[in-house]
Amino acid sequence: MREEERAKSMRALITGITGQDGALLAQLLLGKGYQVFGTYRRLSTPNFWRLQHLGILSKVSLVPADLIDLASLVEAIRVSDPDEVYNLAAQSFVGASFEQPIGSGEITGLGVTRLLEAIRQTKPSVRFYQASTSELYGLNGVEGTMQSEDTPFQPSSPYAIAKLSAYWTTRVYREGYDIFAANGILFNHESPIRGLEFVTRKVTNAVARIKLGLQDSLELGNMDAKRDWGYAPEYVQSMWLMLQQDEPGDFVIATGETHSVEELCEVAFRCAELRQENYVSVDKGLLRPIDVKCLCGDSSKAERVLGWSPKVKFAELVELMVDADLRRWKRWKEGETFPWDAVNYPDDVNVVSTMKNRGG
Ligand code: NAP
Ligand code: F7E
Repeated sequence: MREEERAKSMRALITGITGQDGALLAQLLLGKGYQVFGTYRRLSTPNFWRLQHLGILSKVSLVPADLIDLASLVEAIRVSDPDEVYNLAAQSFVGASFEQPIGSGEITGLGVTRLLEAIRQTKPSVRFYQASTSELYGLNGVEGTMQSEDTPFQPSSPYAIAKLSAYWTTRVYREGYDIFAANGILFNHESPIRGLEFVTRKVTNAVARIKLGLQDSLELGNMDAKRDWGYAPEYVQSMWLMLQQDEPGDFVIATGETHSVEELCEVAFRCAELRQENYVSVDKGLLRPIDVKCLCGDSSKAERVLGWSPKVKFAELVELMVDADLRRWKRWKEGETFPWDAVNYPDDVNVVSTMKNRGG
């Protein structure tokens, strides 16, 4: 069967379809002709703004499920009867994992065991993608080194520890039960629909608001941290590619460039003809108890085996995010209401926590 015809008969289940990657992957798979199912949590306020923004809410089938709840996962596999499962659901914010280490472990770690067990018991022929992360390298991420599939892991947050468990669980189900299960070790990837709490979007959103007179300052945490930031729509393609291989494997996905939070601010403010030093200050409450210093990925295996390589690099990424936020806030000033972002959490002053260093 030709590639396009095969895709038209394919069914995919995406956990975490309401998140950045889930929405972008749904868009990609719909474009290939897949029937797309996505799990969502029954929150008190629905959270479908990304799917609405991409114009695909009516094109996907939504399945209520929670990684905490095994029965809901079994049901999700049953009703969607998928050929491919992409596990993108997680408590994905590193800072919050210090506040809620047990909940993060339950969802981001043990949740993956629940999902794999649901697959093993109901449909072990599915192909499974696990959203692993560069945070696994943790304290092994130091200036002047690059991380590949062979670099040892040294996780340094409750989030990373949970993801480490999930990484190995994925390998155990692959090697022990012969399930086609792949780990994508993705480095940071961003887009105009990134959550407002992550540093790129926090900065680009603030730059747009400052430029338009809606905000006058920006507080950040660790300005020295360096990350390998890529463009999320390209990264979701790699997820799909991993599940089209003859054999399952683990792949690093990254740009191979690293930049500091300081540089991120410089470039973002410059895009709006502003100078960051006039607006940015450090709030020590946003420092994490431990922070990964420097990550820079070597994705040569992905290039060799998957034929995947990044196109959009740091400066272009920042510029496109600033432009998107400027456009949104201009439209908002003109009176348009928008489903673009769920409201952010209230300012720190309104958050009650005994954790001093909550992590930005
Ligand atoms: P995201 O925007 O935070 O999305 C996370 C998704 O998980 C949301 O749809 C969320 O649903 C869902 N979720 C949270 N808790 C859940 C639970 N208990 N049961 C079911 N669903 C739950 O994250 P992302 O940036 O798209 O990242 C996708 C995945 O890749 C995550 O696993 C993340 O850890 C991993 N990852 C991300 C990056 C990156 O740079 N973006 C890099 C490496 C790995 P609600 O909308 O209901 O909250
Ligand atoms: O922080 C520093 C912060 O929260 C990046 C997740 O998608 O990527 C993401 O995790 C850096 C850190 O992303 C603020 O301390 C400074 O050093 O945007 P972030 P992250 O922690 O790298 C990985 C690959 C994932 O897997 C995760 O799911 O920026 N930083 N000041 C700040 N960070 C935030 N959020 N807010 C600040 O004010």
